[in-house]
Amino acid sequence: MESAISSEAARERAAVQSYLVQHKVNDMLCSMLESMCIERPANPHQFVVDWMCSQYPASIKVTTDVASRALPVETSQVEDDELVDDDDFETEEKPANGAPDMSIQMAMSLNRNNATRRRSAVSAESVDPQNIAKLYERKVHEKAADVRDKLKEKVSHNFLFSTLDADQLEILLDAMFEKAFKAGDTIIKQGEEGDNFYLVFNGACDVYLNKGGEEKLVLSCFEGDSFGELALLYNAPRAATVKASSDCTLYAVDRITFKFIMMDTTMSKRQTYEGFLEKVPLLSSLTANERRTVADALKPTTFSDNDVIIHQHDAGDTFFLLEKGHVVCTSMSNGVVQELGRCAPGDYFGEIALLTNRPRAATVTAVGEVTVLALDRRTFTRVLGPLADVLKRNMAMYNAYMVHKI
Ligand code: 1OR
Ligand code: 1OR
Repeated sequence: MESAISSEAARERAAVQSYLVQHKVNDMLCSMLESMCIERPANPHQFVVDWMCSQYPASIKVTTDVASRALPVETSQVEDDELVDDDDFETEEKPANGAPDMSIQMAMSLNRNNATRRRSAVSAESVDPQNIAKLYERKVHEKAADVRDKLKEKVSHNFLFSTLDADQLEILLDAMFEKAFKAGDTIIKQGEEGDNFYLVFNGACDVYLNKGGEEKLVLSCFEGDSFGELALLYNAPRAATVKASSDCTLYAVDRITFKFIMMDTTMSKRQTYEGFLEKVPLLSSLTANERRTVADALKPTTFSDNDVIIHQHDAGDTFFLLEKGHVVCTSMSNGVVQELGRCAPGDYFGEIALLTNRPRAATVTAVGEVTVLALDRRTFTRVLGPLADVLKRNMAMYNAYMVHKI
């Protein structure tokens, strides 16, 4: 009798285990707790509902309406930055359950300036150092020395990894594993859960955004470029679909290793720059998550009094946000130097050459000690590309004839 009960209990335990594994329940709960620990929401019940709706929009039966009627969020608990105009959602595609799709929100928010906003579908960034460190195990995928050298070169030019130290770089290179795709293959599907981060070793890939059921090409990635970081860094569904546009070889990094490597860099960069970026007028139309993406990509550089940061007529590949100090913009015409204006912290410069592919229109010189946060051309296009219209509009203020030339 006793053994019949215990074998029944064992079967039940096994069934529960199998259910937990099959539905990845442990992963889901860990991820949710991780997000909650970071955000520490005033209303944890509402947080759970929001989190579930944002992470599993396709499989959740409760609508956000029902959820919000049951557990209203107090306006005072919601940061302005996380609020989205309800009307915006009406005009965009929604999954059947009414939960806004994260990628659609991301795309919408890029063209929004004055909208009031509701809590973002991405409830938190995903990097919780303690959790990730516990889950992390070092992975080594052997590779030929010449492949490793090439990977090292590509990684060191990649904006995400610009501040890795030697140890972190070794961990990353060890963990990278090859994945080959044929032209037309889907590598990442929008809305799905993120597994790997990818670096293009050779070949090319296209990034598509699904809006209103239509797939729109938003970016092409070539050798040395990378993709697939957003879902991993922000615990969000994949924000876009990525397909191989030619036969290609990618090097992938699993989610836990990627987060383990990035957590120091991203956490400290975000802490350092989040407050500053919130006050940069240019970035005011971005959501908090989009600003975090900008923060991840910034390269701080310091200059001393009178150092020339930009030389007029040079080719330009860098955009600058001025973090500390002042700079003066001058132009030389017929041998005469003319002061055009000065920039203070929060201002930006160096955008004209990037937007127009023309030589630098002015010389920019440090006045006293200066810290700038630089974005190279590719990163600028990647993280600020959607702001191109705002930047071009602002250029109109420089002078009328320049606008006609754009
Ligand atoms: P992921 O993990 O979400 C899809 O998986 C990847 O596509 C994403 O990470 C990025 O690495 C990459 N919007 C969303 N994802 C993009 C975009 C993008 N560009 C590249 N990815 N854009 C915004 C469009 C409104 C394009 C910006 C130029
Ligand atoms: P860039 O990439 O050409 C020089 O590099 C930067 O100086 C330029 O981007 C702007 O960010 C910045 N005309 C052109 N560039 C200016 C001007 C300017 N002011 C600042 N920059 N002005 C018009 C002169 C006819 C001054 C407008 C107030």
